[in-house]
Amino acid sequence: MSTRSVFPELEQLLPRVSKPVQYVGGELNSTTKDWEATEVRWALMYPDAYEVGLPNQGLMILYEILNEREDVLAERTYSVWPDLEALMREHGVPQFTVDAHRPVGDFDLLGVSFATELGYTNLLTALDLGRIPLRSDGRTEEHPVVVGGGHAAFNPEPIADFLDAVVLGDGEEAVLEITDITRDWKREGAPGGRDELLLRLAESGGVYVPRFYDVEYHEDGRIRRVVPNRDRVPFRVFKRTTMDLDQWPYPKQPLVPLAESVHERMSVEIFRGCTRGCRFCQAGMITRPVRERSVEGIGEMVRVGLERTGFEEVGLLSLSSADHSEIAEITKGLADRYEGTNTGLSLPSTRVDAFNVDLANELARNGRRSGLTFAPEGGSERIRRVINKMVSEEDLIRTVTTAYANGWRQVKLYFMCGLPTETDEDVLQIARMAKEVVRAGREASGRRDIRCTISIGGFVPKPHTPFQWAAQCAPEVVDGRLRRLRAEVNGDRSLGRSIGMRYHDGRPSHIEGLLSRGDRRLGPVVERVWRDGGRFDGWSEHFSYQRWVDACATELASTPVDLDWYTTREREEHEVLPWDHLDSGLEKEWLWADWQDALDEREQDDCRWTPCFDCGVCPTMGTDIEIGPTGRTLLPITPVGTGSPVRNPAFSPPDRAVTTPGAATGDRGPA
Ligand code: B12
Ligand code: SF4
Repeated sequence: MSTRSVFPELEQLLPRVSKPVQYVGGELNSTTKDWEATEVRWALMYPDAYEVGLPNQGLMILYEILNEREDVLAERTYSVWPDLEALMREHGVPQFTVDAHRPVGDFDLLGVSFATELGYTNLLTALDLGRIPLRSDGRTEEHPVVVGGGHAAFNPEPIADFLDAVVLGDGEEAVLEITDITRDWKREGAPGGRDELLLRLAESGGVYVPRFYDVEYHEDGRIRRVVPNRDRVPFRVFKRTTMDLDQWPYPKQPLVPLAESVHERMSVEIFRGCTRGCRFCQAGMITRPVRERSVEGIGEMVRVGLERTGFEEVGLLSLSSADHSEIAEITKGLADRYEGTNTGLSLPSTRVDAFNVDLANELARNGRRSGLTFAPEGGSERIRRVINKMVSEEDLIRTVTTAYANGWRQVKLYFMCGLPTETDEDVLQIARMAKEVVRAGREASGRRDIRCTISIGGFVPKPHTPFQWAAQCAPEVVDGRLRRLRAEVNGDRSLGRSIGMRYHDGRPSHIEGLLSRGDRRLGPVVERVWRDGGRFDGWSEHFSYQRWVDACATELASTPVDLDWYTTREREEHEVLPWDHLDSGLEKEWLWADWQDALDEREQDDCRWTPCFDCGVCPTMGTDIEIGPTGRTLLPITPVGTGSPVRNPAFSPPDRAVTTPGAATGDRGPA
């Protein structure tokens, strides 16, 4: 099947919408290929606006890996804003890719990356605009296979009706395997139709195909069991883990956004996984084990990326960047290399210790000192033991004192509200801590113009974490605690005026909680919300709590379950959870033991520096922790502009049939 660009029709609409540049494509390092010359075609979607979706590393990596193959074409698509959606409906323009403006419905596969559950309604908009039946069982060979991925895909059950397939975990190798299976099936003349293709994907063991599993329920609404309904389909589906990150130095040529975006810098992922064991953190749990990128690999990715993008800032990305075993070498090496240039370096700081301030100082050698960010997450020592965030108040005060003494003027502290076992007192301790920080800061700096901002998010219990059994705190309780906290902060005028407080009300978190631990009975709820106008639920100006409450009331009326059943209900040890057949490697017994330890306020060490505590991941997944120190140095040793850097063969220009519109000519128009 051939396809054509819808740009001529789209172009007519662009003068009538906000930020039209986000729809034109042709970014530096983007790719367009000849449709006919390729065998397998992927549309890759981030279900949010261009400004959030474009900088997404996950999708950028998959886009590049797929396009490096000559027989594969991959293009990107993002959610269109409601103003363009209305015009597209009026004028019959389908959901399109930004690269060559091809209709998304013409591709073989539509890969969608879910970082947050609040993107689910945007998936439905794209499917509907793309003229792809919303439900998987309504699709034929004419329609793309809709594949979900990203962290939220570790419990895809609430959107199981709308997805054909799901990948848990890292996508680098998975997308290539899916591509091969699809190519072979197409070459053979598509035997057995769509059903056979999905079966082949499911059989591979690393792709979850929801329709091949039946869910049975108890009368009280709990799940009795989830069983495959086909012989060739495995009982459990395993997550994917890319082990040697140096073999996958992507993105080698990061995309440069055309319009303003949330991340105006280049990011280099310095390691994946985290074993600190914060009990609320799904990302830390599902990405185990820790796999570090080598010092040389990082140095080379920074050099090549800067060369190919022209960015002036590099962020060293991971779940806790200061934990890289050779972070001192990395930061010093980069700071030396880029000293005297316009290149700024940043490290999203989360660890609360003075070492982190040293690193920040090192990185700030070249530029201005913005703010420093730390995440104690809980206000009292007690609650920090419950969540396994081993930070003492002493550590925090020592760290911020060092920061203020070193010239930093602004410190940001992240907290959560609504944590298991939390009391009002735990939350009020946040105010006391912030005041101590300001007091210590004024003393250390000798100035009064320093600031401390506290940013507070509502806690949402997540699948595959020790808190997966916990009752979520009701939004009214969270809101009440936050009101009392604000009063406590403002109670002391002299210190309070140096403290900024940022928080959201508890209602979006309540819906995120519904979707995070939900099951297939929520499919109709998601669809109802979408039909009632739900779009961009992650954006406060578009989110409607009432729409979700009403949809739950209508669509769950004939079931024994409701919104509170999914959210504020504590689960029992042996309850079958909707994601139990999806294997993140973590043993359920270990997660339960860790949950009990949380209730007993017992902490758990990090297995990077202590013996393995048998969470189950490494033996189940056949993986291992990969960390240094290796004692190597960052290459090239020569500062920028003084010599030829050592090249890593992994970065040699790819052999591909690719054009990069706009790169050389400055032409930003569509391909
Ligand atoms: C940078 C970042 C941001 C940036 C940029 C977001 C962006 N556009 O990418 C900003 C600041 C905007 C942001 C915002 C948010 N973020 Co954020 N963010 C991150 C961070 C630090 C890095 C993400 C990243 O690039 N990872 C590296 C890439 C390579 O990994 P990846 O995206 O998971 O992709 C891999 C796989 O998942 C898979 N994959 C991904 N998609 C697909 C699709 C298919 C089809 C397949 C097959 C595979 C696949 O393949 C990829 C390669 O292996 C992570 C923490 C972390 N280190 O992961 C948090 C993180 C992803 N964010 C998180 C959250 C909660 C948010 C917000 C919801 C916060 C908020 N309340 O507003 C918003 C959501 C934004 C949105 N609407 O989408 C959480 C997600 C929670 C979870 N479920 O685990 C994380 C894990 C942080 C945390 N510890 O809690 N974020
Ligand atoms: S199996 Fe052991 S070494 Fe591997 S992540 Fe779990 S605790 Fe750490």
